[in-house]
Amino acid sequence: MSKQYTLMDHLQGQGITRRGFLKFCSITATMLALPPSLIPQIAKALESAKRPSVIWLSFQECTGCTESITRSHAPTIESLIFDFISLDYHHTLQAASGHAAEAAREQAMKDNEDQYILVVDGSIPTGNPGFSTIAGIDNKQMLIDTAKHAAAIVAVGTCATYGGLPHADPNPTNAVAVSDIIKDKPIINVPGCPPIPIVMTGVLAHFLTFGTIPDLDDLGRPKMFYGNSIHDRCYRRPFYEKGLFAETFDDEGAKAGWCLFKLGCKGPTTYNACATAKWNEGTSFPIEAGAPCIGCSQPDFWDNGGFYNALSQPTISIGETAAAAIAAGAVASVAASAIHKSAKAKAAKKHHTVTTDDME
Ligand code: FSX
Repeated sequence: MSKQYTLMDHLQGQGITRRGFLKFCSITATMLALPPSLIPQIAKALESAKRPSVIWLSFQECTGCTESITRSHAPTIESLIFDFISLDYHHTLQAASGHAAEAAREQAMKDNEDQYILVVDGSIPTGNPGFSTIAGIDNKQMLIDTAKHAAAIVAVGTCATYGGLPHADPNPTNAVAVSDIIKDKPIINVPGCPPIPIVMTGVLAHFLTFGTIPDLDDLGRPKMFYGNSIHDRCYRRPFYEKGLFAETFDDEGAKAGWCLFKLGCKGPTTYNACATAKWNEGTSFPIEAGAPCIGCSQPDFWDNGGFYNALSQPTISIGETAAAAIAAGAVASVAASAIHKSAKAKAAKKHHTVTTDDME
């Protein structure tokens, strides 16, 4: 039986102060789009929350999702909370192996029937049961068996939510998402390749706080994290509106931090919290590092053209103003290109200029 101690007991044991805990509650309230007046309620619910049983199954994936949740140079409250909920079964992280590991999964299912949370990362091959097995059990069967008495399922990563990389053309294993197989359980999709750690912990914090799953969009994603596009919250958006676009990765526009739309940024059609939550404990996110968003939290992003190919324009997700700005931007960028032609010519003598064509 799982040890029944509270989240606050656990955090205090890890040296987390009450101030630090309340800070996490405050961040969680913000992430869940809840008013500050609910912070005491969140704190009360979380600090007295009992340790829930979590079973984590990994199927066809690269382990990036687990790396995302566990890789931090210092333990964060998010990682401690994830540690707190603990994992009765996790292929990568558990100490047990072989029959002992499978016995732990079966015991956790029995002890916490209809109460445990099932987390799944990776897609499920359906072309042949032998394509991927664990302890002699094929992935599809293990998912069906383990989902049967789960309270809810969290599909973590784009592989589990939409098929991801294994599902990419030509999809040799006939990989499918969790929701393609399980139809009778609440499923929370947390896409991203990998997902942002605080988004994963935020979903679990919501479940611990309210005992319910959060509001989901039509792709099964929690609206509080996936309700806005990257473009909606991007700090480079003003450049987009003004029609100022980087044309190459080392031109003057790129150096000045202009919009990366023409370098293939999928921010306008991608829904995720990267631009607000950011990565590495809020340090940065790809666009801030000068790399276009590749749209990794959207279905079939691997097959939606090259990462460095610009979206066709205008897209349905871009408003009229922005669409007009793209048209204006096309003109403006020609002008900008001319203005910087001389500078680029000088730069070209010193550097190899990387263009979108180089990336094909
Ligand atoms: Fe997929 Fe996750 Fe990408 Fe990798 O588990 S979402 S390939 S980061 O590892 O499933």
